[in-house]
Amino acid sequence: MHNHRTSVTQFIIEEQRKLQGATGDFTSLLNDVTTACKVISNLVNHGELVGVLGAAGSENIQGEEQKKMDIITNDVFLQTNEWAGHLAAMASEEMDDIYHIPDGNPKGKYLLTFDPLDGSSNMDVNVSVGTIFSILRCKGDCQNPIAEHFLQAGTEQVCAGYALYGPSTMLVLTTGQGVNGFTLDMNIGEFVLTHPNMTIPEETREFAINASNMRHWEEPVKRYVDECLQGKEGPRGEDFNMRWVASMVAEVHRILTRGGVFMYPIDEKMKAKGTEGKLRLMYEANPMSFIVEQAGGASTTGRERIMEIQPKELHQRVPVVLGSKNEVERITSYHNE
Ligand code: AHM
Ligand code: MG
Repeated sequence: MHNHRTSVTQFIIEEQRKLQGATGDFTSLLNDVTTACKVISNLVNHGELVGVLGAAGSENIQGEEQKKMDIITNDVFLQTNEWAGHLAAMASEEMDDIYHIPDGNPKGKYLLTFDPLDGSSNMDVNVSVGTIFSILRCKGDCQNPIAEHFLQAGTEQVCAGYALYGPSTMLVLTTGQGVNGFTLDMNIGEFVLTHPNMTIPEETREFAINASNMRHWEEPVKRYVDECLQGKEGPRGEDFNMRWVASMVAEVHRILTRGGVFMYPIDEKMKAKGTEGKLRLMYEANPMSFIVEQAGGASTTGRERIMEIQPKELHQRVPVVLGSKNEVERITSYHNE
C-alpha cells in the first residue's frame, strides 16, 4: 500500500480550514515562500557547479561583505513572491529599503521579511546555511506601504519559519499553533511532514556562543559560560558541551532537536561601536524567537523578551539568548542580579 505523507501544502490548507474567514490568501503566500526555499535549496546543492560561490564585491547596509549567493537568493525571494498579489511589500537583510511590489502587480494584505541566506559565509566552506522568514499583517494603507508598516513587535507575527540546507533540506514553520518540521523529498519536489509538534527539551547540557568574543562579554554572560566550563567540578555539577556552527538556522535547529542554548549577546566591543547586537530583529531574532517560544523554549536579549521589543528601525540589531527554558531563565536571572 502507498504510504501517504502530508505535504506542507496539505498541512497549511488543513490548518487554514480551522480558521474562520480564511480566504486562502495566506496559504498561497506560504506556498510561494516554500517554492522560493526549494529554488534556493537547489542552488545551494549545486554550489560551484552553477558558479554561485564567492564574494559579490559589494556590501549590505550593515557594511558586511555580500556573497554572490546573498544577492542571488534575495532575487529568488523577490521574484517568487512579488507577482501573486498577497503582499503589500517585502523587506530583507540584503536591501537598504523596503521592496515595493512592481507596478502592474496586485497588492495584498501581508508583509514579508526575510534573511534569504543566513550564515552565507559558510557557503564557500560547504557547511549548512539557511533561510529565515516572517509574515506580518499590513495594517493601514497597504496600497502605499512604507518602512513604518514593518515596525511591529514579534508578538504580531502571523507566521515564521526557516529552511535549513543541510544533509537534507528542511522547512520548519509556526503559525502560532506549535512548530512543525518538513523534509524536502527531492523525488517529488515537495516538503513532507516528518517532524510534527517539535518541542525543545527544558533541560540541556549544551551551549553555543562565539567564544572568540569572550574578552568583550558582559559579566552575566561570562559567569554563565564560566560555570558551564567548570563542568562537574563547578556550581552546575555537570559537564557541558559546546557547539558553534556560525549558521543561526543550524544552531536553532539543533536546539529544537536536542535542546541547548544559543547566544549572540551584546558585548563591550559592540557598545563602543554603538551597535546593539549582531543579529537583526526583523529578519533573524523575531522569527526565531517565535519558533523557539512555540516549541516551548524562551528567547530574550538577557534583559527583555525579544518578541515584545517595539522595533525602531527596519535593520535594528538586538542581543539574542534563546533555547531551553531553564537555561534562558538562568541567564536572564544573572542579568537581573
Ligand atoms: P549573516 O546573516 O550575515 O549570515 O550573519 C548571521 C550569522 C548567524 O547565522 C550566525 O549565528 C552568526 O552570524 C555568526 O557570527 P560569527 O561570524 O561571529 O561567528
Ligand atoms: Mg543572517
